[in-house]
Amino acid sequence: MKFPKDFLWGSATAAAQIEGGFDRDGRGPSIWDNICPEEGRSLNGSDARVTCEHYTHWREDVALMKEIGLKSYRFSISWSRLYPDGFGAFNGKGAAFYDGLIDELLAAGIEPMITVYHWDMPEEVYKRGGWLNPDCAEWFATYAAKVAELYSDRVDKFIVINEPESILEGGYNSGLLAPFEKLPFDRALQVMHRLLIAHGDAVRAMRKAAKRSIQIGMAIVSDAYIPNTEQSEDIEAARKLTFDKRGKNFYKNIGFFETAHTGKYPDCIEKEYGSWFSHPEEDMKRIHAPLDFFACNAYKAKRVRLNERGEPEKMLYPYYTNYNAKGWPITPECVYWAARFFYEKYRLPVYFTENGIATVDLPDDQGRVEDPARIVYIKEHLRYIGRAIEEGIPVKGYYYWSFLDNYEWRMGFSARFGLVYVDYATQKRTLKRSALRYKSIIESNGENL
Ligand code: GCO
Repeated sequence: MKFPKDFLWGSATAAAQIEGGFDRDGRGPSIWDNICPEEGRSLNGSDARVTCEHYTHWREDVALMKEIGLKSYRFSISWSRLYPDGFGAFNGKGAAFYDGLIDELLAAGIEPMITVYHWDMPEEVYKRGGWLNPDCAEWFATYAAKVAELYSDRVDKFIVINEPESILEGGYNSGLLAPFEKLPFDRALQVMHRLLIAHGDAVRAMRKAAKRSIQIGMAIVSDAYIPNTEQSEDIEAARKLTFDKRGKNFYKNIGFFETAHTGKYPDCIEKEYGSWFSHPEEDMKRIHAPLDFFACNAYKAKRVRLNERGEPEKMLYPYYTNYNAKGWPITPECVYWAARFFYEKYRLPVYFTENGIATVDLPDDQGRVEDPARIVYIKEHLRYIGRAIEEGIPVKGYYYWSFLDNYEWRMGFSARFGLVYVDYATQKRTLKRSALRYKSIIESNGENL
């Protein structure tokens, strides 16, 4: 398969999931620290205080990335390392950690991509109402501008918010992610609005503070549909379900990205929720922040066909035969259709900023980790990305989730997504077989897929 010469073969992580070092060098607590006393919030009472101790092992981790041959590495900054309370005093020591990391990456020939916010709100911000506090937008924009000011001399791709849908749904409605709020849906929608305002203010502040022109995207969870056949009716049915959102689904795919990018809530949302979405023009101006690329976290998708009544109909059993260790169906076509539909709609370069599989990985008596399912998963998804590229869709990069096995939020350490196996008791890292296979794919620039 032909991939462009400058294709970014990458891998991704997030601060709360790998860093540890929760009390080092002046870092303030985040909403993912100390959740263990609250029973049932995270498997086996696990939390984000130690995880993979990347804060100590970062040099070794970059060396492993170099060994795999990664061209790019996506990681997130911990807000409470830079601003222990989330606002107020700046902590230079926390910021210096990322200086070291970025320099080490560049020296290894690996391009850094920064996520400004991957769900780890400083506890002090949360105590003051979090996103629902109107001042939060200013605190967040100040922090985001600082990130741009400090690192834009060496980094040019930034994602301001990772999966705002998950923050809204998991953090504030179902209560499955920190801060574990179960607000009624219309109140949770206020989180969406405030989050979009904070995002818009942050994008503007970052462009202003940057030392050179930077590229900014938003990483959304792809909920693109797969047409059951490639006949035009099925493709149309999949496109329709991807973009024409109803009921509580409205925030998926378009709710956040499109509203930020165009400064207007999508029409299908207005139809459904009517007056709730008429907001003062001033808010919409702040929300409006055109983006430079479309970042897509794609793991799975549902199939759809056009039925005899001319309506899109979701396909159920037996259309999904393989599942990962989290119970998610394996559907490699999902990346092709996501790239195609989102590019058709937004005409922006696409980056797959997450795609990966959780498996049960056990080191054998020589300490090797054979993970054949991950190898197949990666190859198949990359083939579909290759197809999109061959059809002229500008997919610019692929970030396998995740570089290291890590803290999978409320599932604790029970889901291993990594290219690198982590023994959490000793912090020993081992490249899995899939990491070596990914290395050879990268070396051939995708030709040996
Ligand atoms: C997400 C997050 C990641 C997860 C990954 C696996 O997509 O939920 O961005 O932090 O760990 O997706 O579930």
